[in-house]
Amino acid sequence: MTTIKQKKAESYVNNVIEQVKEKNPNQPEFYQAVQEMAHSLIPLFERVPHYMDYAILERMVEPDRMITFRVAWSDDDGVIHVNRGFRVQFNNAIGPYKGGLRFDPSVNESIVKFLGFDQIFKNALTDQAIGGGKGGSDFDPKGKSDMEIMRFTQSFMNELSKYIGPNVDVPAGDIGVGGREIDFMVGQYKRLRGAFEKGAFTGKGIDVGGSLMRTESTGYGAVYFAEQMLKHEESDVEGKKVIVSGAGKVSLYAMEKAVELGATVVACSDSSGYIFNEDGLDVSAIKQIKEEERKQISSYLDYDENATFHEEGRIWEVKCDLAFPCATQNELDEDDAKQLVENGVTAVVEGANMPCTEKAIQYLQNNDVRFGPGKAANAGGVAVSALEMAQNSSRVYWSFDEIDGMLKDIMADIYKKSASAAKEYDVEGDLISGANIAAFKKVADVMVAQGII
Ligand code: NDP
Ligand code: 2IT
Repeated sequence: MTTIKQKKAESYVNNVIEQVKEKNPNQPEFYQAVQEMAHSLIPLFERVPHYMDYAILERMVEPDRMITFRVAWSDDDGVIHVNRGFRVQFNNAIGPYKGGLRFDPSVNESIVKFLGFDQIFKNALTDQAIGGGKGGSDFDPKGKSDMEIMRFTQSFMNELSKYIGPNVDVPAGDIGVGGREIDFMVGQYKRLRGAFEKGAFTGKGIDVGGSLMRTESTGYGAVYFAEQMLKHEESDVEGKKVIVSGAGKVSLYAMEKAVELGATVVACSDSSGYIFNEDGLDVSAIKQIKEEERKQISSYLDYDENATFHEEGRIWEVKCDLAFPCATQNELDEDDAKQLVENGVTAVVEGANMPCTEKAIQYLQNNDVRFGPGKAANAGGVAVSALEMAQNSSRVYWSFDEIDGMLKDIMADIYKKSASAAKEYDVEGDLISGANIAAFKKVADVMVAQGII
Protein backbone atom coordinates (compact mmCIF):
# COMPACT_ATOMS: atom_id res chain seq x y z
CA MET A 1 0.00 0.00 0.00
CA THR A 2 1.28 3.47 -0.88
CA THR A 3 1.72 5.62 2.21
CA ILE A 4 1.32 9.41 2.37
CA LYS A 5 5.08 9.78 2.94
CA GLN A 6 5.81 7.68 -0.12
CA LYS A 7 3.36 9.71 -2.25
CA LYS A 8 4.96 12.94 -1.09
CA ALA A 9 8.44 11.67 -1.92
CA GLU A 10 7.33 10.43 -5.34
CA SER A 11 5.63 13.64 -6.27
CA TYR A 12 8.64 15.68 -5.09
CA VAL A 13 11.00 13.58 -7.24
CA ASN A 14 8.72 13.76 -10.30
CA ASN A 15 8.47 17.48 -9.88
CA VAL A 16 12.27 17.91 -9.78
CA ILE A 17 12.64 15.74 -12.90
CA GLU A 18 10.00 17.82 -14.73
CA GLN A 19 11.79 21.04 -13.76
CA VAL A 20 15.09 19.65 -15.05
CA LYS A 21 13.44 18.82 -18.39
CA GLU A 22 11.86 22.25 -18.65
CA LYS A 23 14.99 24.19 -17.74
CA ASN A 24 17.42 22.14 -19.83
CA PRO A 25 15.84 21.51 -23.22
CA ASN A 26 17.51 18.99 -25.53
CA GLN A 27 19.73 17.41 -22.89
CA PRO A 28 18.57 13.75 -22.98
CA GLU A 29 21.68 12.24 -21.38
CA PHE A 30 21.48 14.72 -18.52
CA TYR A 31 17.79 13.87 -17.81
CA GLN A 32 18.62 10.19 -18.00
CA ALA A 33 21.30 10.56 -15.32
CA VAL A 34 19.08 12.74 -13.11
CA GLN A 35 16.10 10.42 -13.53
CA GLU A 36 18.04 7.33 -12.52
CA MET A 37 19.44 9.08 -9.47
CA ALA A 38 16.21 10.77 -8.39
CA HIS A 39 13.99 7.68 -8.65
CA SER A 40 16.25 5.65 -6.43
CA LEU A 41 16.10 8.34 -3.72
CA ILE A 42 12.36 7.92 -3.06
CA PRO A 43 12.86 5.46 -0.16
CA LEU A 44 15.38 7.86 1.40
CA PHE A 45 13.10 10.92 1.10
CA GLU A 46 10.25 8.92 2.64
CA ARG A 47 12.32 8.31 5.76
CA VAL A 48 14.33 11.54 5.86
CA PRO A 49 11.98 14.26 4.54
CA HIS A 50 14.24 17.10 5.62
CA TYR A 51 16.34 16.59 2.46
CA MET A 52 13.23 17.72 0.56
CA ASP A 53 12.72 20.71 2.89
CA TYR A 54 16.31 21.79 2.29
CA ALA A 55 15.77 21.50 -1.51
CA ILE A 56 18.95 19.42 -1.73
CA LEU A 57 18.06 17.66 -4.98
CA GLU A 58 16.96 20.93 -6.67
CA ARG A 59 20.29 22.44 -5.67
CA MET A 60 22.28 19.42 -6.82
CA VAL A 61 20.80 19.34 -10.33
CA GLU A 62 21.79 22.96 -10.91
CA PRO A 63 25.59 23.12 -11.45
CA ASP A 64 27.62 25.71 -9.55
CA ARG A 65 28.64 26.92 -13.02
CA MET A 66 28.98 25.82 -16.62
CA ILE A 67 31.88 27.28 -18.56
CA THR A 68 31.91 27.16 -22.36
CA PHE A 69 34.60 28.66 -24.54
CA ARG A 70 36.10 28.87 -28.02
CA VAL A 71 39.16 26.77 -28.80
CA ALA A 72 40.89 27.97 -31.98
CA TRP A 73 43.92 26.05 -33.27
CA SER A 74 45.78 25.44 -36.52
CA ASP A 75 46.49 22.03 -38.05
CA ASP A 76 49.78 20.91 -39.61
CA ASP A 77 48.80 22.48 -42.94
CA GLY A 78 48.11 25.84 -41.30
CA VAL A 79 44.33 25.48 -41.62
CA ILE A 80 42.51 27.09 -38.69
CA HIS A 81 39.79 25.17 -36.81
CA VAL A 82 37.39 26.26 -34.09
CA ASN A 83 36.07 23.85 -31.45
CA ARG A 84 34.03 24.36 -28.34
CA GLY A 85 35.44 23.73 -24.86
CA PHE A 86 33.37 22.91 -21.77
CA ARG A 87 33.84 22.56 -18.03
CA VAL A 88 30.95 21.99 -15.69
CA GLN A 89 31.73 22.64 -12.02
CA PHE A 90 28.81 20.80 -10.50
CA ASN A 91 29.25 20.52 -6.77
CA ASN A 92 32.15 21.17 -4.38
CA ALA A 93 30.45 20.44 -1.06
CA ILE A 94 33.00 17.79 -0.06
CA GLY A 95 36.12 18.91 -1.97
CA PRO A 96 37.49 20.63 -5.09
CA TYR A 97 35.64 19.84 -8.34
CA LYS A 98 37.15 16.65 -9.74
CA GLY A 99 36.51 14.82 -12.97
CA GLY A 100 37.83 14.06 -16.41
CA LEU A 101 38.02 15.83 -19.76
CA ARG A 102 36.59 14.12 -22.84
CA PHE A 103 37.70 14.91 -26.40
CA ASP A 104 35.20 13.46 -28.84
CA PRO A 105 33.01 14.92 -31.62
CA SER A 106 29.88 13.88 -29.68
CA VAL A 107 30.71 16.12 -26.68
CA ASN A 108 28.04 18.72 -25.94
CA GLU A 109 26.41 20.32 -22.90
CA SER A 110 24.14 17.34 -22.23
CA ILE A 111 27.02 14.82 -22.23
CA VAL A 112 29.24 17.00 -20.04
CA LYS A 113 26.40 17.59 -17.57
CA PHE A 114 25.39 13.94 -17.26
CA LEU A 115 29.01 13.04 -16.62
CA GLY A 116 29.50 15.90 -14.15
CA PHE A 117 26.30 15.08 -12.28
CA ASP A 118 27.18 11.39 -11.90
CA GLN A 119 30.71 12.33 -10.90
CA ILE A 120 29.44 14.08 -7.73
CA PHE A 121 28.11 10.79 -6.42
CA LYS A 122 30.85 8.52 -7.70
CA ASN A 123 33.43 10.71 -6.01
CA ALA A 124 31.46 10.73 -2.76
CA LEU A 125 31.44 6.91 -2.76
CA THR A 126 35.26 6.84 -2.72
CA ASP A 127 35.20 8.60 0.68
CA GLN A 128 37.86 11.01 -0.52
CA ALA A 129 37.47 14.79 -0.35
CA ILE A 130 36.57 15.42 -4.00
CA GLY A 131 33.58 17.23 -5.49
CA GLY A 132 32.09 16.67 -8.95
CA GLY A 133 33.05 18.25 -12.27
CA LYS A 134 33.62 17.26 -15.89
CA GLY A 135 34.63 18.85 -19.17
CA GLY A 136 35.99 18.39 -22.63
CA SER A 137 35.58 19.42 -26.20
CA ASP A 138 33.95 18.35 -29.46
CA PHE A 139 37.50 18.07 -30.87
CA ASP A 140 38.22 14.73 -32.59
CA PRO A 141 41.71 13.49 -31.62
CA LYS A 142 41.55 10.58 -34.10
CA GLY A 143 44.13 10.84 -36.85
CA LYS A 144 45.73 14.00 -35.45
CA SER A 145 49.52 14.34 -35.21
CA ASP A 146 51.24 14.84 -31.84
CA MET A 147 51.86 18.48 -32.77
CA GLU A 148 48.17 19.03 -33.60
CA ILE A 149 47.18 17.47 -30.28
CA MET A 150 49.68 19.73 -28.53
CA ARG A 151 48.44 22.91 -30.23
CA PHE A 152 44.83 22.03 -29.51
CA THR A 153 45.42 21.24 -25.83
CA GLN A 154 47.50 24.42 -25.38
CA SER A 155 44.70 26.52 -26.82
CA PHE A 156 42.17 24.64 -24.65
CA MET A 157 44.31 25.33 -21.57
CA ASN A 158 44.72 29.03 -22.40
CA GLU A 159 41.09 29.43 -21.36
CA LEU A 160 40.51 26.56 -18.92
CA SER A 161 43.54 27.54 -16.79
CA LYS A 162 41.56 30.51 -15.44
CA TYR A 163 39.12 28.21 -13.70
CA ILE A 164 41.18 25.33 -12.27
CA GLY A 165 43.81 24.70 -9.59
CA PRO A 166 44.78 22.10 -6.97
CA ASN A 167 42.19 23.42 -4.48
CA VAL A 168 39.62 24.57 -7.03
CA ASP A 169 39.08 22.08 -9.81
CA VAL A 170 41.32 19.18 -10.83
CA PRO A 171 40.79 17.74 -14.32
CA ALA A 172 41.95 14.28 -15.52
CA GLY A 173 41.40 12.11 -18.61
CA ASP A 174 38.33 10.46 -20.08
CA ILE A 175 37.49 9.34 -23.64
CA GLY A 176 40.14 10.69 -26.05
CA VAL A 177 42.26 12.17 -23.25
CA GLY A 178 45.16 10.17 -21.81
CA GLY A 179 48.67 10.77 -20.47
CA ARG A 180 49.91 12.52 -23.63
CA GLU A 181 47.12 15.12 -23.55
CA ILE A 182 47.32 15.65 -19.77
CA ASP A 183 51.09 16.23 -19.90
CA PHE A 184 50.66 18.85 -22.66
CA MET A 185 48.05 20.57 -20.46
CA VAL A 186 50.38 20.47 -17.45
CA GLY A 187 53.08 22.16 -19.55
CA GLN A 188 50.84 24.97 -20.75
CA TYR A 189 49.20 25.48 -17.34
CA LYS A 190 52.63 25.76 -15.69
CA ARG A 191 53.67 28.37 -18.26
CA LEU A 192 50.50 30.42 -17.81
CA ARG A 193 50.54 30.21 -14.01
CA GLY A 194 54.23 30.79 -13.51
CA ALA A 195 54.18 28.14 -10.79
CA PHE A 196 54.64 24.40 -10.57
CA GLU A 197 51.29 23.16 -9.28
CA LYS A 198 51.45 19.41 -9.80
CA GLY A 199 48.14 18.80 -8.10
CA ALA A 200 46.13 20.77 -10.68
CA PHE A 201 45.76 17.62 -12.85
CA THR A 202 45.72 13.86 -12.34
CA GLY A 203 46.56 11.11 -14.78
CA LYS A 204 49.95 12.71 -15.41
CA GLY A 205 52.93 10.73 -16.70
CA ILE A 206 54.93 9.26 -13.82
CA ASP A 207 57.93 11.57 -14.31
CA VAL A 208 55.61 14.57 -14.60
CA GLY A 209 54.26 13.81 -11.11
CA GLY A 210 51.66 11.15 -11.81
CA SER A 211 50.80 8.22 -9.58
CA LEU A 212 51.72 4.63 -10.24
CA MET A 213 48.60 2.58 -11.09
CA ARG A 214 46.42 5.51 -12.19
CA THR A 215 46.45 4.07 -15.73
CA GLU A 216 45.29 0.64 -14.56
CA SER A 217 43.01 1.79 -11.76
CA THR A 218 39.58 2.12 -13.43
CA GLY A 219 39.75 -1.25 -15.19
CA TYR A 220 41.34 -3.08 -12.26
CA GLY A 221 38.84 -1.43 -9.91
CA ALA A 222 35.87 -2.59 -12.00
CA VAL A 223 37.11 -6.18 -11.79
CA TYR A 224 37.73 -5.86 -8.03
CA PHE A 225 34.14 -4.63 -7.73
CA ALA A 226 32.92 -7.62 -9.77
CA GLU A 227 34.88 -9.91 -7.45
CA GLN A 228 33.03 -8.44 -4.46
CA MET A 229 29.66 -8.93 -6.18
CA LEU A 230 30.49 -12.53 -7.06
CA LYS A 231 31.89 -13.30 -3.61
CA HIS A 232 28.48 -12.46 -2.24
CA GLU A 233 27.06 -15.25 -4.46
CA GLU A 234 29.89 -17.56 -3.39
CA SER A 235 31.35 -17.31 -6.86
CA ASP A 236 34.51 -15.92 -8.43
CA VAL A 237 35.99 -14.32 -11.57
CA GLU A 238 38.20 -17.38 -12.06
CA GLY A 239 37.09 -19.68 -14.87
CA LYS A 240 34.49 -17.22 -16.18
CA LYS A 241 33.98 -16.32 -19.83
CA VAL A 242 34.19 -12.53 -20.10
CA ILE A 243 33.41 -9.91 -22.75
CA VAL A 244 34.56 -6.30 -22.45
CA SER A 245 33.45 -3.53 -24.81
CA GLY A 246 35.90 -0.83 -25.86
CA ALA A 247 39.66 -1.15 -26.15
CA GLY A 248 40.69 2.02 -24.36
CA LYS A 249 42.08 2.96 -20.97
CA VAL A 250 39.30 1.31 -18.97
CA SER A 251 38.72 -1.73 -21.14
CA LEU A 252 42.37 -2.77 -21.57
CA TYR A 253 43.00 -2.94 -17.84
CA ALA A 254 39.68 -4.60 -17.03
CA MET A 255 40.73 -7.31 -19.49
CA GLU A 256 44.25 -7.51 -18.05
CA LYS A 257 42.97 -7.98 -14.49
CA ALA A 258 40.23 -10.45 -15.50
CA VAL A 259 42.85 -12.62 -17.23
CA GLU A 260 45.20 -12.32 -14.25
CA LEU A 261 42.41 -13.63 -12.02
CA GLY A 262 41.88 -16.67 -14.24
CA ALA A 263 39.04 -15.56 -16.53
CA THR A 264 39.01 -16.02 -20.31
CA VAL A 265 38.34 -12.78 -22.19
CA VAL A 266 36.73 -13.93 -25.44
CA ALA A 267 35.75 -10.58 -27.03
CA CYS A 268 36.44 -6.86 -26.98
CA SER A 269 35.58 -4.00 -29.33
CA ASP A 270 36.34 -0.50 -30.50
CA SER A 271 34.34 1.96 -32.58
CA SER A 272 34.99 -0.12 -35.73
CA GLY A 273 33.69 -3.54 -34.56
CA TYR A 274 34.63 -6.41 -32.25
CA ILE A 275 37.18 -9.22 -32.13
CA PHE A 276 36.49 -12.73 -30.86
CA ASN A 277 38.50 -15.80 -29.93
CA GLU A 278 36.77 -18.61 -28.08
CA ASP A 279 40.08 -19.63 -26.44
CA GLY A 280 40.85 -16.15 -25.16
CA LEU A 281 42.33 -12.92 -26.54
CA ASP A 282 45.95 -11.86 -26.03
CA VAL A 283 45.55 -8.63 -24.03
CA SER A 284 49.19 -7.55 -24.43
CA ALA A 285 48.77 -7.61 -28.23
CA ILE A 286 45.60 -5.49 -27.97
CA LYS A 287 47.49 -3.02 -25.73
CA GLN A 288 50.26 -2.80 -28.32
CA ILE A 289 47.73 -2.04 -31.09
CA LYS A 290 45.66 0.51 -29.18
CA GLU A 291 48.20 2.21 -26.90
CA GLU A 292 51.37 2.14 -29.03
CA GLU A 293 50.27 1.88 -32.67
CA ARG A 294 46.96 3.74 -32.13
CA LYS A 295 45.29 1.51 -34.77
CA GLN A 296 41.81 -0.01 -35.11
CA ILE A 297 41.09 -3.36 -33.47
CA SER A 298 40.95 -5.37 -36.74
CA SER A 299 44.80 -5.24 -36.75
CA TYR A 300 44.61 -7.85 -33.99
CA LEU A 301 44.11 -10.51 -36.68
CA ASP A 302 47.79 -9.98 -37.63
CA TYR A 303 48.73 -11.28 -34.16
CA ASP A 304 46.19 -14.07 -33.74
CA GLU A 305 45.17 -16.26 -36.66
CA ASN A 306 42.39 -17.93 -34.68
CA ALA A 307 40.57 -14.68 -33.94
CA THR A 308 37.76 -13.20 -36.01
CA PHE A 309 36.82 -9.54 -36.59
CA HIS A 310 33.14 -8.54 -36.74
CA GLU A 311 32.43 -5.19 -38.31
CA GLU A 312 28.69 -5.79 -38.33
CA GLY A 313 26.91 -7.10 -35.27
CA ARG A 314 27.32 -6.20 -31.63
CA ILE A 315 29.69 -7.53 -29.02
CA TRP A 316 26.73 -8.34 -26.75
CA GLU A 317 25.79 -11.26 -29.04
CA VAL A 318 28.86 -13.15 -27.78
CA LYS A 319 28.04 -15.81 -25.16
CA CYS A 320 29.58 -15.02 -21.79
CA ASP A 321 29.22 -15.27 -18.00
CA LEU A 322 30.32 -11.72 -17.24
CA ALA A 323 29.95 -8.58 -19.38
CA PHE A 324 31.84 -5.35 -18.76
CA PRO A 325 30.58 -2.43 -20.89
CA CYS A 326 33.66 -0.16 -20.86
CA ALA A 327 33.29 2.03 -23.97
CA THR A 328 30.64 4.77 -23.83
CA GLN A 329 27.14 5.84 -22.75
CA ASN A 330 24.06 3.92 -23.92
CA GLU A 331 26.11 1.30 -25.75
CA LEU A 332 24.03 -1.58 -24.33
CA ASP A 333 20.27 -1.39 -25.00
CA GLU A 334 17.27 -3.57 -24.19
CA ASP A 335 17.79 -5.87 -27.20
CA ASP A 336 21.40 -6.37 -26.17
CA ALA A 337 20.25 -7.15 -22.62
CA LYS A 338 17.79 -9.76 -23.98
CA GLN A 339 20.56 -11.36 -26.00
CA LEU A 340 22.88 -11.47 -22.98
CA VAL A 341 20.18 -13.06 -20.81
CA GLU A 342 19.35 -15.61 -23.50
CA ASN A 343 23.04 -16.54 -23.59
CA GLY A 344 23.16 -17.03 -19.81
CA VAL A 345 25.03 -13.95 -18.54
CA THR A 346 25.16 -13.85 -14.72
CA ALA A 347 26.53 -10.35 -14.07
CA VAL A 348 26.95 -7.04 -15.91
CA VAL A 349 29.44 -4.57 -14.43
CA GLU A 350 29.67 -1.02 -15.83
CA GLY A 351 33.25 0.14 -16.44
CA ALA A 352 32.00 3.06 -18.56
CA ASN A 353 29.71 5.89 -17.44
CA MET A 354 26.00 5.10 -18.05
CA PRO A 355 26.72 2.46 -20.73
CA CYS A 356 23.39 0.67 -20.19
CA THR A 357 20.06 2.24 -21.10
CA GLU A 358 17.35 2.36 -18.43
CA LYS A 359 15.36 -0.35 -20.23
CA ALA A 360 18.43 -2.59 -20.50
CA ILE A 361 19.03 -2.28 -16.75
CA GLN A 362 15.40 -3.07 -15.96
CA TYR A 363 15.49 -6.13 -18.19
CA LEU A 364 18.71 -7.41 -16.63
CA GLN A 365 17.45 -6.88 -13.09
CA ASN A 366 14.08 -8.49 -13.84
CA ASN A 367 15.94 -11.52 -15.10
CA ASP A 368 18.12 -11.95 -12.01
CA VAL A 369 21.33 -10.69 -13.58
CA ARG A 370 23.57 -9.10 -10.94
CA PHE A 371 24.22 -5.48 -11.90
CA GLY A 372 27.21 -3.32 -10.91
CA PRO A 373 26.42 0.36 -11.60
CA GLY A 374 29.17 2.57 -13.07
CA LYS A 375 29.07 5.11 -10.27
CA ALA A 376 30.29 2.39 -7.93
CA ALA A 377 32.12 -0.04 -10.22
CA ASN A 378 34.24 2.47 -12.15
CA ALA A 379 35.09 4.70 -9.18
CA GLY A 380 38.56 3.15 -8.90
CA GLY A 381 39.94 5.60 -11.48
CA VAL A 382 38.93 8.74 -9.68
CA ALA A 383 39.84 7.17 -6.33
CA VAL A 384 43.43 6.70 -7.48
CA SER A 385 43.29 10.25 -8.91
CA ALA A 386 42.58 11.42 -5.36
CA LEU A 387 45.56 9.33 -4.19
CA GLU A 388 47.62 11.11 -6.87
CA MET A 389 46.50 14.46 -5.42
CA ALA A 390 47.48 13.25 -1.93
CA GLN A 391 50.94 12.22 -3.15
CA ASN A 392 51.40 15.56 -4.97
CA SER A 393 50.53 17.54 -1.82
CA SER A 394 52.70 15.48 0.52
CA ARG A 395 55.53 14.94 -1.99
CA VAL A 396 55.68 11.35 -0.82
CA TYR A 397 55.15 8.67 -3.48
CA TRP A 398 53.71 5.19 -2.94
CA SER A 399 54.61 1.93 -4.64
CA PHE A 400 52.39 0.12 -7.14
CA ASP A 401 51.59 -2.57 -4.57
CA GLU A 402 50.69 -0.03 -1.88
CA ILE A 403 48.26 1.71 -4.23
CA ASP A 404 46.85 -1.59 -5.47
CA GLY A 405 46.12 -2.53 -1.84
CA MET A 406 44.38 0.81 -1.24
CA LEU A 407 42.36 0.41 -4.45
CA LYS A 408 41.19 -3.07 -3.42
CA ASP A 409 40.10 -1.74 -0.03
CA ILE A 410 38.29 1.23 -1.61
CA MET A 411 36.39 -0.99 -4.06
CA ALA A 412 35.43 -3.43 -1.29
CA ASP A 413 34.24 -0.53 0.83
CA ILE A 414 32.15 0.92 -2.03
CA TYR A 415 30.53 -2.48 -2.54
CA LYS A 416 29.83 -2.82 1.17
CA LYS A 417 28.35 0.68 1.46
CA SER A 418 26.13 0.20 -1.59
CA ALA A 419 24.92 -3.25 -0.52
CA SER A 420 24.18 -2.15 3.04
CA ALA A 421 22.33 1.03 1.99
CA ALA A 422 20.20 -1.13 -0.34
CA LYS A 423 19.41 -3.44 2.57
CA GLU A 424 18.66 -0.58 4.96
CA TYR A 425 16.22 1.05 2.51
CA ASP A 426 14.40 -2.21 1.65
CA VAL A 427 15.79 -2.67 -1.84
CA GLU A 428 18.19 -5.46 -0.94
CA GLY A 429 20.44 -6.60 -3.80
CA ASP A 430 19.79 -3.46 -5.86
CA LEU A 431 23.27 -1.94 -6.01
CA ILE A 432 22.09 0.99 -8.16
CA SER A 433 19.72 2.25 -5.48
CA GLY A 434 22.19 1.39 -2.73
CA ALA A 435 25.08 3.29 -4.35
CA ASN A 436 22.85 6.27 -5.19
CA ILE A 437 21.42 6.52 -1.68
CA ALA A 438 24.78 6.12 0.09
CA ALA A 439 26.42 8.74 -2.16
CA PHE A 440 23.55 11.22 -2.03
CA LYS A 441 23.36 11.05 1.78
CA LYS A 442 27.04 11.84 2.13
CA VAL A 443 26.89 14.98 -0.05
CA ALA A 444 23.44 16.02 1.21
CA ASP A 445 24.45 15.95 4.88
CA VAL A 446 27.42 18.21 4.13
CA MET A 447 25.19 20.57 2.13
CA VAL A 448 22.76 20.80 5.04
CA ALA A 449 25.68 21.59 7.38
CA GLN A 450 27.06 24.25 5.02
CA GLY A 451 23.80 26.20 4.83
CA ILE A 452 21.68 27.48 1.97
CA ILE A 453 24.19 28.35 -0.79
P1 NDP B 1 39.26 5.76 -24.23
O1 NDP B 1 39.16 6.89 -25.18
O2 NDP B 1 40.59 5.38 -23.68
O3 NDP B 1 38.62 4.44 -24.85
C1 NDP B 1 37.32 4.38 -25.32
C2 NDP B 1 37.19 3.10 -26.13
O4 NDP B 1 35.83 2.88 -26.45
C3 NDP B 1 37.95 3.17 -27.44
O5 NDP B 1 38.54 1.90 -27.70
C4 NDP B 1 36.85 3.46 -28.47
O6 NDP B 1 37.11 3.01 -29.78
C5 NDP B 1 35.73 2.67 -27.86
N1 NDP B 1 34.40 3.10 -28.31
C6 NDP B 1 33.89 4.35 -28.37
N2 NDP B 1 32.63 4.31 -28.81
C7 NDP B 1 32.34 2.99 -29.01
C8 NDP B 1 31.20 2.29 -29.44
N3 NDP B 1 30.08 2.94 -29.75
N4 NDP B 1 31.26 0.93 -29.51
C9 NDP B 1 32.40 0.27 -29.18
N5 NDP B 1 33.51 0.89 -28.77
C10 NDP B 1 33.48 2.22 -28.69
O7 NDP B 1 38.26 6.10 -23.03
P2 NDP B 1 38.24 5.50 -21.55
O8 NDP B 1 38.60 4.06 -21.58
O9 NDP B 1 38.99 6.41 -20.67
O10 NDP B 1 36.71 5.66 -21.17
C11 NDP B 1 35.74 4.68 -21.48
C12 NDP B 1 34.51 4.89 -20.64
O11 NDP B 1 34.86 4.78 -19.25
C13 NDP B 1 33.83 6.25 -20.76
O12 NDP B 1 32.45 6.08 -20.53
C14 NDP B 1 34.43 7.05 -19.60
O13 NDP B 1 33.62 8.11 -19.23
C15 NDP B 1 34.48 5.97 -18.54
N6 NDP B 1 35.41 6.15 -17.43
C16 NDP B 1 36.72 6.43 -17.65
C17 NDP B 1 37.60 6.55 -16.59
C18 NDP B 1 39.05 6.78 -16.78
O14 NDP B 1 39.76 6.85 -15.77
N7 NDP B 1 39.57 6.86 -18.00
C19 NDP B 1 37.12 6.45 -15.20
C20 NDP B 1 35.73 6.07 -15.09
C21 NDP B 1 34.92 5.96 -16.17
P3 NDP B 1 38.22 3.68 -30.72
O15 NDP B 1 39.53 3.22 -30.18
O16 NDP B 1 37.91 3.15 -32.06
O17 NDP B 1 38.02 5.15 -30.58
O1 2IT C 1 34.64 9.23 -15.18
C1 2IT C 1 35.63 9.28 -14.42
O2 2IT C 1 35.56 8.96 -13.23
C2 2IT C 1 36.92 9.71 -15.00
N1 2IT C 1 37.00 9.94 -16.20
C3 2IT C 1 38.10 9.90 -14.11
C4 2IT C 1 38.02 11.19 -13.37
C5 2IT C 1 39.25 11.58 -12.58
O3 2IT C 1 39.25 12.73 -12.13
O4 2IT C 1 40.15 10.77 -12.40
